[in-house]
Amino acid sequence: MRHSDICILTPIKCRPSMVQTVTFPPSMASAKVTDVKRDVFDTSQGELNYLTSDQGVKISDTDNWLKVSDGTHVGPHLLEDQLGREKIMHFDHERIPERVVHARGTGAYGYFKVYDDRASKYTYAPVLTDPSRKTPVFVRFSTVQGSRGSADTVRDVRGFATKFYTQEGNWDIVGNNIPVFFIQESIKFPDFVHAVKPEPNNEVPQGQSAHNNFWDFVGLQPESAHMVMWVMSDRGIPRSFRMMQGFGVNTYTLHKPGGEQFFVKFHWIPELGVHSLVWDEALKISGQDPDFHRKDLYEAIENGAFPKWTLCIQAIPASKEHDFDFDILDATKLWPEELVPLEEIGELVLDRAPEEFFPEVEQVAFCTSNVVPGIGFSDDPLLQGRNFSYLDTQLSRLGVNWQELPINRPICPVLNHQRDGQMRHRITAGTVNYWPNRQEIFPPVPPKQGGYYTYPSKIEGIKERIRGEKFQEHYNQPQLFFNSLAPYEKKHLIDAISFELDHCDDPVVYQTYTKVLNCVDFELAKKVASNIGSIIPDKPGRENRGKSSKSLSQLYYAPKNPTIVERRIAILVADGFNLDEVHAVRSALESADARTFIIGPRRGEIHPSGAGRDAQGIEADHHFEGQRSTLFDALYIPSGQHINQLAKNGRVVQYVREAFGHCKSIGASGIAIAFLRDIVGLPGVEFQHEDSSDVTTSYGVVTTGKLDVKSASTHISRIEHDSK
Ligand code: HDE
Repeated sequence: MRHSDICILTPIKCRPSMVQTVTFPPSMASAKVTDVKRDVFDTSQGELNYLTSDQGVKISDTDNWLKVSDGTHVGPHLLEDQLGREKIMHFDHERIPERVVHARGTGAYGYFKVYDDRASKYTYAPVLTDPSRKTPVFVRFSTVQGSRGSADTVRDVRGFATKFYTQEGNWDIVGNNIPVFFIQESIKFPDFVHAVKPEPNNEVPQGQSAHNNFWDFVGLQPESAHMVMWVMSDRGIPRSFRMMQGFGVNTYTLHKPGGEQFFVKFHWIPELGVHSLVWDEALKISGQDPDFHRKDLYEAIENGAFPKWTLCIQAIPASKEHDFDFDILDATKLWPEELVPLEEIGELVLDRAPEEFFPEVEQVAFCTSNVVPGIGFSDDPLLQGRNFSYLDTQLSRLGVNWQELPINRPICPVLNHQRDGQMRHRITAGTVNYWPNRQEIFPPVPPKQGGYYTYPSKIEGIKERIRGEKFQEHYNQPQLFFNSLAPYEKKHLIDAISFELDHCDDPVVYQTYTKVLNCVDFELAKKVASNIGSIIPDKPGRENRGKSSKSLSQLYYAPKNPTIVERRIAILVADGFNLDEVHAVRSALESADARTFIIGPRRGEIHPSGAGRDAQGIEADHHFEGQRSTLFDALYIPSGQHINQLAKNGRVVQYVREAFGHCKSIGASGIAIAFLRDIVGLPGVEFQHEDSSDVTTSYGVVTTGKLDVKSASTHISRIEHDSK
């Protein structure tokens, strides 16, 4: 419900009745493997409703340590108290190392289903080709830079990691909400992460890249220019996880035995369209509600507005690998859709929140090396390194038996000769734990019977530390991206880079980065340089070739069927508001499945106009200080004598001005129009006359003199339509 081009109306029409929940009981279906507790996700605890120790002994007192007392004097603790020691010892060891990157995250369960078998021309993986399958998934969204306790709405890349529990084993797409990456080579990753993370001397800053070391690194590393443009664009501050695209980023392969191999990129397109916060709003939400994104995800799921994405692939036959002016294995480049169109394959739906954060979201472990038959790797040098790194990190984070944790277990049988190690849970009966063995226990499976098939490829060459020739070009695609943005998107990007470089106090850093920007676009470099006090370039560092690609702007993903489902709308009231209008607007909004919140001078009952103190009023969900305008998508102010009070309240005036500045839709009727016009003073806005029942929309401000049930719903559907 924002005006202008930053529409945040969303197209979801996904009611609970349309979506079945997939039950998800990873079990170890094998006669030879004994799993101590099969239904690992059974959290009902049976009929138990009492406290026990970890050994199952019922506890009579969990509040007092065992002590010696003579009735008047209470002596010191006894070491003997096995229950006290167990409780404290467990607590002492509650923390595990947080992820070295992507530490802050949120996850949810759901399912994936392909539309039909159209991908069978590329692969024989049933998860991508069998429409009768409903594959359970777990998705974890994350930020990259900040630690576990950092805020959700910081400017950063968002992780979008999906684990598919297929019948052939687990397949992970460990992706981001941006299609390219900062570096081409995995060996640079520790340098990149050290540069972006808080600086080593003082551990500053948290949850942002606005500091010398990050900009120093990317200034000396022009291959990062493309990704920097994306992160500084509105993509770096999504409105919701539900409104982000996802990208596998790396180039994978699909194949069928005997068929041609295809290079592929995976894309997730959100049904709701791609929407962002504005920067001022993101900054404020970081303080006002640091859990904004995780709450948004869980509330939407709880309300049955299940987030949905379409899985698309781009495929290039292996024979055409070298037909492009960029290297298709270079993760700092995307494949423009004009050259390689997207094919819609299937649908991902998230319909269940985790029940306990730690064993589900914190312990989930993704690995790019988790693939199933029919899906393979490419020689993308970033992917090659990732395949090593993720397994390695899970070993140090969760231990060698990380794959036995409930959230990481495949739903198909796991049978092999791996054994022992810390925290081994599985008990495998039998006398042999090696292959070959005389009993032929757990033999390998030939590809024809489902064994993993590695597509044969010829490799020859000279062993050396080298990158491909086309990897040397770094500026075409950042320029393509910049040229493809709408004017307001370009402005946001310039403002964001100016903000970040303003936080760098070393002139070497911001002057070097000005030169990088000048190789992307002359005007961009001049504007940023002038904002941050850098040396303003007098000629372009490189010609702008004027190429653009329509799918790079967020506008391209405007929802097909706009809707206000799950949008948060604040209705501002004080004593003396017009009750009929509030009922009318509320019921119109709620019948469109939006969420309304009454915001008043206090939490509790607010009395309508013309009513005595005892008359039935309306309960305010929050007071003006409790929930600021930043936490809502739109505001409505009804008419009534309450306007006198609202007009005297600086917080309310600021509330409305701020919402307008953040491009949100604002509705008002009757005397509230005068409040907007004369007190709040929204610049440039045209208002409807207070006596007219016509509706005027100007800069997203919707006003009408008289509002009733009928006009309220016409009004809402008009806003939905206009916001396309
Ligand atoms: Fe990661 N990355 N990464 N990364 N990454 C990790 O693995 C790494 C890269 C991404 O929700 C770590 O389990 C290397 C690209 C996501 O649990 C670690 C390189 C992309 C997540 C690691 C990259 C990603 C991670 C830290 C360069 C987008 C969170 C904890 C070669 C396609 C997954 C962990 C979750 C996490 C290494 C580059 C996405 C250290 C070495 C490119 C979404 O293993």
